[in-house]
Amino acid sequence: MDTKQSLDSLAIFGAAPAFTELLHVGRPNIGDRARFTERMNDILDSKWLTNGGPYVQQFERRIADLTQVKHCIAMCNATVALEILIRALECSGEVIVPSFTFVATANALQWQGITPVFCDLDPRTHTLDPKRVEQLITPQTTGIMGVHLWGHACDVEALTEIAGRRGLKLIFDSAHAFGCSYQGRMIGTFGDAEVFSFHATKLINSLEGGAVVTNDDELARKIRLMHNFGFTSFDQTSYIGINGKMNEVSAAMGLTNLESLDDFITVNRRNYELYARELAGLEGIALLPYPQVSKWHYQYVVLDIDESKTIVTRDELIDILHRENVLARRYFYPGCHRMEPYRSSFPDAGLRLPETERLANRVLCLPTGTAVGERQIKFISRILKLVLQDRVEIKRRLSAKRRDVG
Ligand code: T4K
Repeated sequence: MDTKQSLDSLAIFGAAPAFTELLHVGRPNIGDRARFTERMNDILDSKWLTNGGPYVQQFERRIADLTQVKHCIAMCNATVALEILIRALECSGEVIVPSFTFVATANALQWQGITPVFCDLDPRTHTLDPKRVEQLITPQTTGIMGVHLWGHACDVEALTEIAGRRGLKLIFDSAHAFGCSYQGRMIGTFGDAEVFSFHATKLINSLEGGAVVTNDDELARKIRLMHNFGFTSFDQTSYIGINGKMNEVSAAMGLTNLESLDDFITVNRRNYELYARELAGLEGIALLPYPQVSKWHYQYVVLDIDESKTIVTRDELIDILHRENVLARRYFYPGCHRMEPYRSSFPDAGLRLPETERLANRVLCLPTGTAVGERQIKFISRILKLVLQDRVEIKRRLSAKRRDVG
């Protein structure tokens, strides 16, 4: 690893990259390998591989206990879990969602012929702004789908009040929020139901995986049937269903990783606090604060880049970091409304999404998790400090470089 003391030591100006291996955002947290192998062998010995086997049942109980919710139905991924939940709640017409989210949130609706109506955000939490939600309700609206982005809870009280008063279903895409709480209650207990993701990149992964969690007995029963083709017995179905089941290997991975949940959060917190110390005082770079009143997993290191102060743009910063083999990400650029099919269907959506548009151009996510340590964080921070220290000169050199290429 180069020490990166001067501008000439930056890879973007021809020096060797800081890291020989790529540093990713979203490297999986992996628990006790021996425990996982033991479970794998048990699965192979038992020859029970899927369809609600013992590991899936254990995983569901564990998630329900940790979330303090009555029902958990484990699924093959969160996207399918959202789709099944939306169908089970009989949503139709329009559902109000944020645009500043992973595209799966909107796709889960659109895939079923429901129009996602994109709503703007509260810039402090990056979640739905309830006042704007209310303005978007039409006679076609059947639901609201909030996203607890980065594990920051939506304004749950306001959304619950609106949904109740207007007779709408309330769903939370909690793909980022397993292990987080809001006002003393675990995320997973709000609205009609919530959906977690256990994808490889999440705090807890089951390789691929997701789950619907709810306190509603009837809804849980319906979802459980629907995620297994609708079967009520060997040869009868009561609903149209699909295959949304989690398999035993995924559940074994999920259970193994849950045993290290506290360790993962401890590492994340240590990383987050180190970034906070290292980046403190850097003009134009602000670390998204963690929610003070809640339990949080510190899973995301999200920077807000104010280009009027950094001079070097967010995208130039990304480019500089990528050249150093730090694969910083601009989640969730450009916003769903600027991706197909939404861009063509709602070409003017950006006009009513000023906060979304602003954030999509400011956010930069840095690597964290168990694959990242003190040395890497100090180094990434040093690169950012070096860039900001000489921002005007860097800008000049980047512009000159572009002119040369052009
Ligand atoms: N709602 C929200 C708000 C979500 O964020 C997501 C998923 C969903 C719903 C849907 O959940 P699932 O159906 O996936 O359960 C990644 C994930 O694929 C996606 O699950 C996640 N959100 C999203 C935020 O991030 P990409 O397209 O950025 O993935 P990719 O392949 O670029 O991976 C990210 C980084 O992680 C890479 O730089 C490499 C690293 N990585 C990835 C994988 C899969 C690894 O080191 N190992 C791995 O196995 O979407």
